Amino acid sequence: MRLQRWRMSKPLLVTIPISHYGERARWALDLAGVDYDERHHLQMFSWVAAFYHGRRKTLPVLRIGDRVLTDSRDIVEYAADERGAPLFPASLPRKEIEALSDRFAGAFGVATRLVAYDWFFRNIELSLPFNAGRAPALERRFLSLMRGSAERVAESRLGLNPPALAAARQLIQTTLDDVAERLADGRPYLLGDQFTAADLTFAAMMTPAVLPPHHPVPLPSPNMLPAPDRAAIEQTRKHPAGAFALRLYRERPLSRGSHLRSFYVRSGRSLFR
Ligand SMILES: N[C@@H](CCC(=O)N[C@@H](CS)C(=O)NCC(=O)O)C(=O)O
Repeated sequence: MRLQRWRMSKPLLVTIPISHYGERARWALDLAGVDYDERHHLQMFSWVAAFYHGRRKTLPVLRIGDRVLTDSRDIVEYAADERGAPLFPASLPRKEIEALSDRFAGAFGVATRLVAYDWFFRNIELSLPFNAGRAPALERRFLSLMRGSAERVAESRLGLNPPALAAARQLIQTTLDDVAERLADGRPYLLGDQFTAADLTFAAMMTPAVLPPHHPVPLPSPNMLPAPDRAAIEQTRKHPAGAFALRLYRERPLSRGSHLRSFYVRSGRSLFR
């Protein structure tokens, strides 16, 4: 009976609230008009959730009945191929869209995340409330109390150190310049007149670098950050590729996910609230 109820339920997207890989998946589902539930878990608790739902260490994970998709790339494909999101227009070579998307979601996405975690930890009091999304109170309290240890774990897991940061900044600059060059002929999207998975993936991976006001999980506004970090975000926002990412966010459909607090929720009431 319980199994039956699970099978009939809506797709469930499990994310770290501020994760740009989670946002890539969320945006694809929103574009497809999928009616889904979303569950937020915070860093480290995400390992438990990822293992519980997907036998993996990372989120996002999408559960559709008995099926489990454990990478944002697979969720984009599901939204496009099975739910009708127009992300691979027939008039454009799919292989090219996929290659560009993989490039953005690969080293570039890792680089934008690394640079953001650098200011995130330097401004932890500001960051933590934004980081929380709709995650369970237990997780929020734990991360807040254990912020010092959490920072050390995250820094070692992410490889957050000065040489890695310098390399990440360099890769971001090169990629932004490449994107700007593509758009220089006045085309509205990366491959021409049509929005594709490559545009979606680029914009999602740019999230930590431009802090879009239209992001479904509220992010800090640049003017809340100390001057050097604020200047860096403002500069990226003004770059043609940064302005492009912000425009795509303005065109993004509203998020449709209904939020579930956690697996600790029973009959609509959390055990920890
Ligand atoms: N290739 C994966 C990458 C997902 C990923 O790196 N997720 C991060 C959140 S941004 C995560 O769960 N990290 C937890 C960890 O590695 O400790 C995808 O596209 O879904």
